[in-house]
Amino acid sequence: MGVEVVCQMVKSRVLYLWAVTVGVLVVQVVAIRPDQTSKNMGETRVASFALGSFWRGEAAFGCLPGVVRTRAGYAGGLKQNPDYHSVGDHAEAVEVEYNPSMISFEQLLKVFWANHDPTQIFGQGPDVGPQYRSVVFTQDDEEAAVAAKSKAAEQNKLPQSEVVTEIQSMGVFYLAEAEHQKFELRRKPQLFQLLGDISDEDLTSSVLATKLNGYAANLCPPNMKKLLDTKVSPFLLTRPNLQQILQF
Ligand code: MHO
Repeated sequence: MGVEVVCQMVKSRVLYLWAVTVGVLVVQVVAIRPDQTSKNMGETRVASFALGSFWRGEAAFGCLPGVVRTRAGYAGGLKQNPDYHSVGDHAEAVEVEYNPSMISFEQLLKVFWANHDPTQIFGQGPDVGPQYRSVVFTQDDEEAAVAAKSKAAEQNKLPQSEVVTEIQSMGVFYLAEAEHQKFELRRKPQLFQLLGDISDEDLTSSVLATKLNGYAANLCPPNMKKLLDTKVSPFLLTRPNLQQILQF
């Protein structure tokens, strides 16, 4: 075997190894989704609430510090596999995944009361029907007691009318259709496109989209709004339309 042939073999072997290494690296980088960091956010808990349209419900909780992600869905009924046009006896609901060391169930309840009218029977504003009813879904007796106490405090604040919110133990949460997930963000296309080319599945579980969804609806607490304003403003400078669309 000539020296040249050996050299050629060594070269192609090196090239092959190089290609494999680069390939593996690329696969690893592509596989790292921005939201994987959320898996390091410590142990999380889930709470679900029904407070009228789940579009707004998701946005009301999404921007809170300690909330990891929100998802829109149907809960509280018996119908199997409900959907938007056939919701059956379910209510539109939001599932809130949160870090209990940063935000408590009690604090989430405060946000729940502040973001709808719990005295309205089977509806919220223009949205009429049992799918818009007010419900706190609880995981255990402890949460049920916290919810009952919180409801009593809310009733005290509203002596003229009855707080009709139901407190129900948590059953199946049926995920709503993709087009209903992060809806407030979807309707702000210039803000939405900051997420790049994201699949429906990734959008539904995205921590960043959860925050931006609350931001798009202008439902962030002041500190969080300030922080997001700072992060988003470089894009506002380069995309003046965004400023108009968000109406800052
Ligand atoms: N009033 C809302 C209801 C939406 S909802 C997700 C509308 O624009 O139709 O039920």
